Amino acid sequence: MGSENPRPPPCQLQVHDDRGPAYPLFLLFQSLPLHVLCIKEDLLKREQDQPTEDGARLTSQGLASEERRAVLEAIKRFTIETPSWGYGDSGTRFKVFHWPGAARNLREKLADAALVHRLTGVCPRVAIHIPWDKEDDWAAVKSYAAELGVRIGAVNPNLFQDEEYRFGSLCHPDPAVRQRAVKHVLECIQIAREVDSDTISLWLADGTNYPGQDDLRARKRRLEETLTEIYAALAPGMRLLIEYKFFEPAFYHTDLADWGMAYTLARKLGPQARVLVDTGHHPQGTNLAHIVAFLLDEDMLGGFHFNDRRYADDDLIVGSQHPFELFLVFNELVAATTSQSQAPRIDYMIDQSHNIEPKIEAMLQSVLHIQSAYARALLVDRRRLAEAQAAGDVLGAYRVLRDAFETDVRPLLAQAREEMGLDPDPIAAFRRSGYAEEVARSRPASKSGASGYPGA
Ligand code: PSV
Ligand code: MN
Repeated sequence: MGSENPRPPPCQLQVHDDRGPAYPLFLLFQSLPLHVLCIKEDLLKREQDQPTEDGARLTSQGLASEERRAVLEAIKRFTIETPSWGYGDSGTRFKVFHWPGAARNLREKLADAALVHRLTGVCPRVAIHIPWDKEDDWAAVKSYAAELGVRIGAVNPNLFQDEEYRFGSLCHPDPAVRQRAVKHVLECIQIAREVDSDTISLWLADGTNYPGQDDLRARKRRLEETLTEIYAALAPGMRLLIEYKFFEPAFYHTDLADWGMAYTLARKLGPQARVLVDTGHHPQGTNLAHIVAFLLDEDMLGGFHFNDRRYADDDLIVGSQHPFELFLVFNELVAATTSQSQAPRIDYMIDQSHNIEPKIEAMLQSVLHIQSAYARALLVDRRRLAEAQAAGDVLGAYRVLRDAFETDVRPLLAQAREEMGLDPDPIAAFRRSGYAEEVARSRPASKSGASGYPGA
């Protein structure tokens, strides 16, 4: 590639597709001009020129077809992993409402996820949670998923629902409990091998509720020890994504409370470990885009759990509460990956629990919101932004971002879907399909439940 075109490729955002692991997007665009992904808002057709407040002119003539093509191709190749647990009944500690037709087991969750993939064309992987999704025959699960047109993505160990975990799992004071937790993660690594997944996504509920309950530094050292044992068991090429969360279920302290702790441990473990940012796992007011930018620059960002929040870890539809924040996160992703010579692998996953809303439609809505945020980030005029930054033009720079954020990208996304042979409106297509009514008839409510939530 590089010999004919010595310039850095215009976009290094890594994407996944059905053909397997990370696929560098820049290979697609190596022959396009460097400014290709520095797309202005005038890429999208406008009826007439409009003056902006800072005197720049938006023009319908500005869209070179190759620029529009590059954005369309980027949108088509940007894939999102959906979580098995988002298709089953789940709820709060107050009540789990049953949704008619909600998936009751892994096969039904995979079927629903496969429908989301058929409708959007960009969700070929499904994350699983063990033991919620435990099966005896993983080879059969793998081929069933393949028949449906999807495959298993990240394997998530569950280190929070055993009686033994009252005082923690990997940090527990009792070495026997720590060993039990390690054994469970090793079992997940084995499952990942059997289903051809290369990702273990690890979140700990470990923490304490009262000052003095345990020795905080001792817990940290226990965690380092158990994680080292887990890391050593990873297959070559497998990744360990370390997810943090500032509170809940523990209320005084959480052993992996923030990105700095996850970063420190991932660094100590080695290159197969990376940080996973769940967008619902921060205190109010935290600047997510800043965290993402920092981790990207350190090449320590491994993936996302997307969802949205208003108060705590609310697990609401991605972008439903703070769409500008979601856009700013994607702006950092596009900016960083455009300027780096080596594309980082980042897994874009949804982690939602739908309490009162229909599961499949909520998942579709999240996928659409993620695509919108990504498309808008691709439209940021990075040249104008850099100029405004260099000139100390605070509001000019802000308006460059606002311009992209306020662009209506629906026509662009609809075109991308049509080119993929899909309905331009996946939610309308889902509503027309009769799938929801069919599963409501064919899947009677299960008493035992399909998710890890009590009463589900
Ligand atoms: C914890 O709140 C979390 O975000 C972790 O990713 C869990 O595995 C997931 O939610 C499922 O409840
Ligand atoms: Mn999560």
